[in-house]
Amino acid sequence: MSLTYVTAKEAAALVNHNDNVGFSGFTHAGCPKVVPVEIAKRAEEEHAKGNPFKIGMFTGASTGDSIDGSLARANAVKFRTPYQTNKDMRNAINAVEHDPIQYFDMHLSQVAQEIRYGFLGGVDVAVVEACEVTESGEIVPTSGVGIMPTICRLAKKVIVELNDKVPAKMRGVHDLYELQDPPKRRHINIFEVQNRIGLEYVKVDPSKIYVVRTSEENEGSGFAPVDEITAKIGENVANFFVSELKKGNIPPTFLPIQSGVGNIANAVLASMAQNKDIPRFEVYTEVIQDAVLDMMQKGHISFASGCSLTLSNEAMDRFYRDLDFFKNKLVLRPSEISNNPGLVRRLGVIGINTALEADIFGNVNSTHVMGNMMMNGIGGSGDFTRSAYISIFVTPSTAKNGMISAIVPKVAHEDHSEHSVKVIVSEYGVADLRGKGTYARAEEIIENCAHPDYRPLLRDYLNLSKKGHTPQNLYACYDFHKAFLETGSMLNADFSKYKK
Ligand code: 0RQ
Repeated sequence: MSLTYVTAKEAAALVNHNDNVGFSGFTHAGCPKVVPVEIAKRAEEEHAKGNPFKIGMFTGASTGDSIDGSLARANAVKFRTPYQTNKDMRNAINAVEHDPIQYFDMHLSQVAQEIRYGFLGGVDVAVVEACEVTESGEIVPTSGVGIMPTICRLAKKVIVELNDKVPAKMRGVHDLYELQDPPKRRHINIFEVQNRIGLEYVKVDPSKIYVVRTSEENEGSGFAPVDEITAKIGENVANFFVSELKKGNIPPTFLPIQSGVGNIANAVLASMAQNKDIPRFEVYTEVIQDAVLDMMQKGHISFASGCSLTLSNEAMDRFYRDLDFFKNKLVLRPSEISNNPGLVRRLGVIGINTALEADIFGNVNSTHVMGNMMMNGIGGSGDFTRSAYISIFVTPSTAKNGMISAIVPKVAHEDHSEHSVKVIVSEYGVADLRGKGTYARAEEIIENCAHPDYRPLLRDYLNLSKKGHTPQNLYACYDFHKAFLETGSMLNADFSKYKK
């Protein structure tokens, strides 16, 4: 049977009010770009007629502006999970006084299985990007996978954006495999980063496929150049690795690295490339950013497994040009495999993620500014942190021109607890929390990671109540945050009033 070809507008008409829609991709990579914009237009048209129109959204991680931006601006979203980074989506999620989006911030590895378990409602429509689709129903993803195998299998209708800007030669880059669900789950046959266990494509019944031809560029913006602070954080991480290698805590062949998304993560990898004492290593991660590509070409990274190629447009072009070179050195997997905590522990992955703030005992907040405003979400940080061989959090010591300390007495929201966080790194140094009790952890974090301007205040807090296993003072623990909210600077915190 032949496939059904439709326009983007016709495809959007297949989506109804209250439908749950799953989107392919992970970050902007591999996301559909045309149909979501048409769904947003449809929502606006229905709203103008006085009709309700909102959808539930499942994604792999954050998406491009065509999905999150368009749908948020059209007030077309009923609920959304997981991670997002779009300004308009973030504002809509935080705008409780209006009609807020139900946003639930899940560990990325769990999204596909929770959809399968039925916890989140069914999938009515999948909208996915592909570089190839065959008459028999084989769909080959583009630069990001996310939850694509699950949503394609479960959806009643699968809308495929066939993007001719992505070479069909991408076929072979992916390894697509869906986990079985309990009580029948079996072991996952990945014992080395480069092992393959699945198919090059997702296969669905062709009668439910609607193909929209597109010609869309990658939505990737560039990375900020490495600045003094991110370079120093990167250097501190690299030096920490060298000392761990010398102590024999990391095997001489090194271990696979996961590094989160964004400028700091990119800078950390760049610093590892510059350090001659770090051997060639592998990457088992979620997002493969520009630095990984550079390091593969220069021979610093031997193999990369990820869920997406989150590349700038320049790096994406370079990838397509050298596809034959990269094909043997790289694999893209669904998020339930790229972020699988069991595999992270099995492979001994070293996880590097970013904190908004950490407290002096090692609890980390990666998501909520001042405890209430959602920034992005935890993304895959929890998938990796809890199971990592060594879990590292990186952060500049201050934010907002020094008015906010990233090291605080108590985090205003907790994503990663002291039980999972092993190492914290700022531009000032490395706090190694392994094997240390609460007082020693606090000293390590204050003296090695806090900005020198904040160290006396943090010492004052620590000295307030030397009581019990954790010297927490519930009357004073949020005085850094209160000082910022009331005066615009955490430097105005004053613990003298609590001293008897
Ligand atoms: O805001 O740009 O308005 O000045 O937060 O901070 O330093 O540019 O760093 O872009 O890497 O973002 C944690 C949000 C950091 C991100 C977070 C303000 C700061 C700035 C951004 P401005 P930076 P980044 C990967 C795995 C989730 C956890 C993770 C993130 C803006 O890395 O979402 O790693 N991580 N997941 O000024 C108020 C503070 C602040 C603060 C920074 N304490 N209070 N504002 N900022 N610290 C994701 C995936 O799985 C795909």
